[in-house]
Amino acid sequence: MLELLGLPVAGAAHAAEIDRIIVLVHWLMAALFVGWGAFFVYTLVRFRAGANPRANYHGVKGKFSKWVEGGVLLTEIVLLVFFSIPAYGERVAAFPPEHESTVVRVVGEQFAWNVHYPGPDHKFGRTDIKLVSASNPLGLDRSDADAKDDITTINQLNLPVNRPVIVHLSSKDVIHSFGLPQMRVKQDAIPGIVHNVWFTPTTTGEWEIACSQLCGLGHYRMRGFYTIQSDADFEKFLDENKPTE
Ligand SMILES: [Cu+2]
Repeated sequence: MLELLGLPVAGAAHAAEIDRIIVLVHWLMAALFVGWGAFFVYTLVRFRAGANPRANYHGVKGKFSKWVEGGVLLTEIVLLVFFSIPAYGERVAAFPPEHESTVVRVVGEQFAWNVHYPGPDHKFGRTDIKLVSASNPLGLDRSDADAKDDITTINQLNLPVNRPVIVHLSSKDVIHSFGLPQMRVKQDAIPGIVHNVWFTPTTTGEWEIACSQLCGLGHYRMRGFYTIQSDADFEKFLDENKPTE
């Protein structure tokens, strides 16, 4: 079924859980599609004008349709209560501790993804909207002590494998959406709000960050990349990108 749906690589620890829900919802939709389709064809034949010269104004008398509707409702409640809500709860309420995670800020703008790592001190430096410029899209204040070792990149997010990731997500201008299909992550990036997203990558690879919200004329080219790599490669990346004074 998974292959049939054409889902991308399942590269995060919670991916199987999300995929299970996607598959179950598709089974329900398939059953509804076949059921409604068969019923539609049945009514076309059964109630054709030729066999029914006079209209009948009384409608359905049997209880069958009520039972079917009840069954669909019950299935949807089961999907919601036993699958969706627990999965959602874990994503929003079961955050791993920051000191055990890779913490990174991602700020969307028309039309790029700005990435901000706190550096070896694990503290994000101060940012100020007044300092935003073409060469400093995050408005990072390099004179701040916490900012000295901070690392910033544009459209390239590197993360180590098998370690929880916490992304502090926001936007500078309009609503974007941070989509990492292989991590089964999608979250709106909203100006003025910081949303935290977490996931644990389990597969190394290189994929695209897709802006999943139509965010302006350049939406089509708002394309970043993300790389899930080994600890050693990630350390190398940080080292190569550390700020030069
Ligand atoms: Cu966008």
